[in-house]
Parts: sequence; C-alpha cells; structure tokens
Amino acid sequence: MGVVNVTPDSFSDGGVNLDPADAIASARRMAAEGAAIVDIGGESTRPGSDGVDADEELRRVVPVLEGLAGDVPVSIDTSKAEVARRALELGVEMVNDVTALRGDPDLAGVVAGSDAFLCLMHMRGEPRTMQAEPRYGDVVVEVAAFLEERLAFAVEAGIAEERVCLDPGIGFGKTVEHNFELIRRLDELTALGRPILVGFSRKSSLGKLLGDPDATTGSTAASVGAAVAAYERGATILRVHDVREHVEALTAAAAALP
Ligand code: HH2
Repeated sequence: MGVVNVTPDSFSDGGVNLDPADAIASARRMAAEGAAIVDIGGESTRPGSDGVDADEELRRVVPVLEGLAGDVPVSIDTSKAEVARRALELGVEMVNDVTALRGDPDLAGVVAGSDAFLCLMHMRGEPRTMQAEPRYGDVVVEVAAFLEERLAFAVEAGIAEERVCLDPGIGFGKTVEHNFELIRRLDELTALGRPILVGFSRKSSLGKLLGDPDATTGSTAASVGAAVAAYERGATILRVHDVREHVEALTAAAAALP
C-alpha cells in the first residue's frame, strides 16, 4: 500500500502532494512501482495534530480521486462518513479508518452499504494527545483485545468480516518499545484471523531506535527493515511511502522465505 498525503502538514511528506496533479502523479508512480493499492489521505494524524473539517478534507482529496478513478486501486484514509461516502462514489476500494469506527457514528453504515474493504486500526487516545506517556499492562494483549472488539462491532454493523483487515497502529499512542514489541509478537494479532496491515514507514520510532531521541521521522532503509520483519511475522499489507524500495526488498524476502 503506497501512501499519498494530500496535506500541508503530514509528518514525512507534508506539502509534497498538496497539489492534486502532484498527488495523482505520485499515486500513478507508486502503482507502476508495484503498489497494489494507494492510500489517499486529506488529514494528518501525526502526533499533536488537530485535524481538519470534512469540507477541507473533501476539497483536498476529491480532485485526486477524480483524477485516479478507474486507473489506480485506491483506499481513502479518513474517519469521516461524509468523506468516505464521496470517495466510495468515486470508486475507492477500501476505507482506512485510524479510529476503527469510533470517530464518526455514521461511518460504519456507509461502509456496510458499500462493497468496500475496511481497515480498523488501534490508536490510544487521539492524535492531539496520544504520545503523552503511553502506558500499557501488555501492549500486544491490549491491542489484540481492542481489534477483536472493533472487528465484532464492524460485523454487528453489517460489514462482512471477510472485508476487514486489522492494524496495530504503529506510532499511535505507543513508545518505541511498544511499536517493536507489536512486530515481535505479530503472531498474536494474525491469530485474530484477519489480514494484518502494518504502517511503520518513516515513523519516528525508527529514527529514535537509531539514536536520535528527538527524531520525527525514520529513514527509508530503517522503514524497509521494519517492513520485512513485519512481513516475515505475517503482515500481508505494508503501508509505505517509498514503494519501489519496499517492493524490491519484499520480493527478495518472499523468495528467501520458506
Ligand atoms: N499511519 C498514518 C496514517 N494512517 N493508517 C493505517 N491504517 N496505519 C498506519 O500506520 C497509519 C495510517 C500516519 O502516517 P502518514 O499518513 O504518513 O502521516 P500523517 O498522518 O501525518 O498524514
């Protein structure tokens, strides 16, 4: 899954794809480089961010979705029913909701009324406050219980279980150690029986791991290392900014694994 943020303030590619023509070109390039789907987002969820309203989010993403319609498989990174509804009309195949259907009470119905796929992600707190001293008893047990509960909620709302994937939410209310613990014990999440999506790409934990305590991003090389480890532990969708590098590394990893 390639990432295209149509935002001025995303933590690693803010501003790069704010112009719709640039965003469309980036998404096309990612598809050509081997991305199976491209995740388009109009709102940053980086730590400390406040979010934008639906009108602004639509203003950012609609021209991009119109430009890509029919050409490139697209997922919409949104928590808002209104944005998801419009995106589905424009042909997106997946709704990627970082709030796991807790942000907008109407989103579950919008997804249930379509034949779209859905990603449910774990987040502790909200982007504005989530990195303030995150604490867990056992992070993996708590994330697994949360995802299991949100999956049951989605199914109860009429969304087919076969269309849902689950995501531990790397960097969303977690320390460096929490994030790596989730990858080390990813088998406890694959045991939930749904495909697991991991988004470690460029996240600050990678920069912190490599020795910069104030890092806000991580390198491509570190991102690729984390993605290969997640893949080896059973992740089937890797959400990444640098598609070519990840496709090459994952192709080699796949050939080398039993
Ligand atoms: N991470 C980000 C945004 N959306 N969705 C899923 N399912 N999983 C993730 O790990 C995830 C996500 C944050 O990364 P990015 O989109 O690059 O930045 P920003 O939120 O600042 O736009």
